[in-house]
Amino acid sequence: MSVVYALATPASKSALCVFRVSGPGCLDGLQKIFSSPLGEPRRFYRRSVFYSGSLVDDVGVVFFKAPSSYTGEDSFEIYAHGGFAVMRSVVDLFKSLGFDEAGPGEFTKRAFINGKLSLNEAESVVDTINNSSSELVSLSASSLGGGFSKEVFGFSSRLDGFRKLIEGSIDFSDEDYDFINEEGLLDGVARLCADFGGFINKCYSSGEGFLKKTVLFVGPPNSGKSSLFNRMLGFDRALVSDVAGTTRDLIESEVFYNNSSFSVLDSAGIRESSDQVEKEGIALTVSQIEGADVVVGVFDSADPSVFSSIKNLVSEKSFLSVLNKVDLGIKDDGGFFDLCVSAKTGDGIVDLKRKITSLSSLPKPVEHEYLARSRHIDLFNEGLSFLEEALLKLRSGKDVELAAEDLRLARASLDEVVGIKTSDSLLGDIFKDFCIGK
Ligand SMILES: Nc1nc2c(ncn2[C@@H]2O[C@H](COP(=O)(O)OP(=O)(O)OP(=O)(O)O)[C@@H](O)[C@H]2O)c(=O)[nH]1
Ligand SMILES: [Mg+2]
Repeated sequence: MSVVYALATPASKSALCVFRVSGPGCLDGLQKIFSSPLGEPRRFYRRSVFYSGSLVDDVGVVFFKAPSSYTGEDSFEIYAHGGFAVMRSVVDLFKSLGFDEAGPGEFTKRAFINGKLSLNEAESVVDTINNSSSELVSLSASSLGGGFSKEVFGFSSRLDGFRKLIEGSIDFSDEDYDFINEEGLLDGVARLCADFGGFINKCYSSGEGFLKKTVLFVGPPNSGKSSLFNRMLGFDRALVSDVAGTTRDLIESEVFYNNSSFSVLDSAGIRESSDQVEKEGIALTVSQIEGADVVVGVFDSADPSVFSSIKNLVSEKSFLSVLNKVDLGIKDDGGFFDLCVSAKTGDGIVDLKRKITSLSSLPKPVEHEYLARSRHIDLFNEGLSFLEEALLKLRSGKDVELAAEDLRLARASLDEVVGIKTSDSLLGDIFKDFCIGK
């Protein structure tokens, strides 16, 4: 394994930036990076970083010795000031030491390869970062916390117990011993099916819900879409001007409100135009309507023809119609707006956020314990069908070999969830602790 480095925080100006480095031999580099040696692992030290004879920054550093680290390898982290020049120098320094830039998810991949995380736990790391609501974060944290894997390993081990008995009954079929009935196998497998079904019900399938909901602002030019977009964000992201047709491109940003987040898109005002660039911007807006989860129509007049020209584009969508600029005394004469707001004064913005949240929020994952990917749920359901098949065959008293094969396949489905790729680690020791004397 090579030594890899990565900037763990966003590549933008901020108070701090954090670099991670991992791989055998990376700790040798510490002597070359720092002015004086570090003492114990897992302690935070303050040191100066030099590169090409010049001081780069005063940083915090902590190092870990294998296997007691996130990746299971020797590794260290540097906490520097979050300026671009500092980031650049640290990257150059790492390159000069022969460190490679890490690929996406490389640290977690290494943690999985080195047995620090199961595959589903590695997936939960990504989910914890990507989740768009507090409920989902809490569920993926319990999956990451090990409870989920523990339950899966528990089912695997119960399954192995039954497999041993069945394999024994096949191998010693000439003996005068009825493994299936004497060992309570049927009841055991039936209980396993019921418990496993209960476990599947405790898993919340993120499925499509993982994708952040998108909220698209559309409307006639100059109605205040960009101003409203900036208000939602709390800072000036989109250009605002009194010239109609200011916004040409789609501008996207994330809004976090009331425990959930969604992507908000500002777009070009829709009107007849002979300007080629503006026409393309408008076409882009219209093409986004289909894919948006909520479309917010922003208007600055109660003109029915303007209103219906936009509304007609949206058809089946979750549509919120908003009358902006109420600070100028504009009124909803026709009574066809869902909300009246002012991007300038902030009036009605909380209501707008609340309405958008209720239209764009994911179904609440109540009464679930774990967040599972659809990959996991599919494998669990596949495993459960194999278990149920095995039970039917065992009950019929025939096809015991086929029941054994079903149990093997059920076990393989569980192995795939946690990332055990070895064909069948169980086979080697299947009779190892088998007591024939019973
Ligand atoms: N008084 C008042 N003026 C507003 C309000 N919202 C926007 N404006 C003004 O309206 C003008 C147009 O605002 P923008 O946010 O650029 O409008 P837009 O819909 O994004 O315009 P295009 O990108 O050209 O389609 C600017 O001069 C804003 O300052 C508001 O609530 N009250
Ligand atoms: Mg605009």
